Amino acid sequence: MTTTKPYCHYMTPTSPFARKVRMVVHECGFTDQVEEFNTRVRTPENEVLDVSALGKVPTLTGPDGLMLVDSTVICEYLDRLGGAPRLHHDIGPARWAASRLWSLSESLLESLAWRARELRRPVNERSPSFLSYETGRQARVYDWLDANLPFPSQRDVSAIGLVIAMDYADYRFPEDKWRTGRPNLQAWFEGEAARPAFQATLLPPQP
Ligand SMILES: N[C@@H](CCC(=O)N[C@@H](CS)C(=O)NCC(=O)O)C(=O)O
Repeated sequence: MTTTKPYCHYMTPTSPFARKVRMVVHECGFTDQVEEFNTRVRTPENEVLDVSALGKVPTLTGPDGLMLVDSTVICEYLDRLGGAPRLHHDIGPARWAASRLWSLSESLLESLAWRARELRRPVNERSPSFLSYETGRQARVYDWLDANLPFPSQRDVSAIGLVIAMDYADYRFPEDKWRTGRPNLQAWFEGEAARPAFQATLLPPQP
């Protein structure tokens, strides 16, 4: 992959994990530094395999042979590119609060992705108990968030992770109606979803 920009972000437009990286790039004002490259995944033609044995998105390449995988690592790397980070705290209570929210939304995203993947299997190969357990986990997390979200919302990377996870829930499972009975989570989401970085990285319409 040749690019005129110093960094290359291997991504897919529907990946919520890659979207975290895209939002950080926008929030930090680095769109002139990071080229977005739409790759294939889970096929032998996967272009990420040219740079990473893992073959997953997001993957970031850059100067001096830099190659990073995983949204958590890539987001912090990019946030520290300009010197003082804007979206990561120093070690202390605010950092751990942000880490808790970030990890929670990461696991929520994984649960949503597993559920979506299970539903792509033929009907007779799906596990109803698996689907029901993940759906229940997601509802528990929404309830916890509605009761515990910080107001006003923290301006750090954890807000990016969570707003993306909630939007992904809408994208894959609108029938869950996560807003119903959760006014705090809904209000929090609307504030975050209005930010330009969110609007600049919207997921494509469903095929
Ligand atoms: N924990 C990883 C998850 C990345 C991930 O699961 N990416 C998916 C796309 S949403 C992927 O690349 N799947 C292709 C594959 O499994 O080979 C992160 O935060 O970056």
